Amino acid sequence: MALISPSRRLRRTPFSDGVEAAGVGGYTVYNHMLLPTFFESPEADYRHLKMHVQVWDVACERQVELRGPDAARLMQRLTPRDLRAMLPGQCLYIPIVDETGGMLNDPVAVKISDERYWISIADSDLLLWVKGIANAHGYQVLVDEPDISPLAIQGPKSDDLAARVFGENIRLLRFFRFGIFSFEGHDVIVARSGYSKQGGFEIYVEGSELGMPLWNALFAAGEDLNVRAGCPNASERIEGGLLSYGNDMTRENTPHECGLGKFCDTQTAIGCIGRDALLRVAKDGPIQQVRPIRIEGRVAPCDRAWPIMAKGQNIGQITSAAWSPDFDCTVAIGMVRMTHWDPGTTLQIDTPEGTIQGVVQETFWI
Ligand code: THG
Repeated sequence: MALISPSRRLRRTPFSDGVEAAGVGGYTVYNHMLLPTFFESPEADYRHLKMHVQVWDVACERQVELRGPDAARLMQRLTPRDLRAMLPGQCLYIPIVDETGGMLNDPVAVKISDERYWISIADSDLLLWVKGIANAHGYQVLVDEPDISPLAIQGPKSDDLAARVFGENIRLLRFFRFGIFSFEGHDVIVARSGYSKQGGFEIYVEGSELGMPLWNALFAAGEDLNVRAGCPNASERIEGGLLSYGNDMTRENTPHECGLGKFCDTQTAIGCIGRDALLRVAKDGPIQQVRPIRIEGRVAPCDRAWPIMAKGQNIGQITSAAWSPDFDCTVAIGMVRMTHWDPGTTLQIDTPEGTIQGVVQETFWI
């Protein structure tokens, strides 16, 4: 593919100067913003992520901020997950669906206070939907995209690196909780979360000016930990079953099809958009669902859905695939009809380079 031409619409991030100096090898576009895809090589990055610690420019995980007396009411309208017990300092993975139960986004919700939430979005223009709902109901809430850019620390040495920059107390932070820590006299929100299964943190950097000072401080502090610039790694996230909105799910899918039924409390999430539709699908159960699929050998990059065929019939599609060095196979995610979703089922997959076979797995790889 030819290079993507830069323009104002394709937003840089507060960390882009650091990413370029670190020798970024490729980019994708996410929420109209640059997101690195690899540095040294996808495989070298993968090995390094699993052994050391990386700093990721995930500024493209934009925040939709809800501020005002109706913030909580609006949040509960937006998601079928029951938010009544959510406390300030907590993060929650929440499906967001339309009136038909179709997935609009799968963000992380961050509760700052009773009247202030961030929705840390995946790749869809959720701000427009949230503004529309807020205005249609006349809610007393301001909905905006503030200048807040997440910077992730990921990998097994994340605690050591974070402790050097934010202090030893950061080790006590629990999964999907955040705390306020100090960096060069600024209060910053740091959560134990991130788009990998290797552990780590996400720093919600408020104010672009703070971006490069923090980036540089993390690299200076982590020299002997072999810290490197990194980014979400396709192989690692597929192994771990982390879904990618726009790839593994779209508005065509319900949360139940995506395996996100466990994050829906549709009975008690009273007033949420899509409730009636989800009550129906929860009762009958989905007829297709996300599955881990193992493919022997290497395949071309999955740049479109690959049809899964059986006896001339389309029974699903592969939505993500990447070579896994640790499992010595291609790991893939597919949406598979119930007739073919049982573990051990062999699938025929139509790729642009010919038909290949895959086998439905019992679980993701980690
Ligand atoms: N962090 C933040 N914002 C994000 C992402 C993130 N926005 C975009 C994208 N990632 C949203 N999608 C996901 C998908 C999975 C997870 C987080 C965001 C995730 N899942 C864990 C899992 O499946 O193991 C934990 C889920 C749970 O148990 O609550 O972390 O990464 N800020």
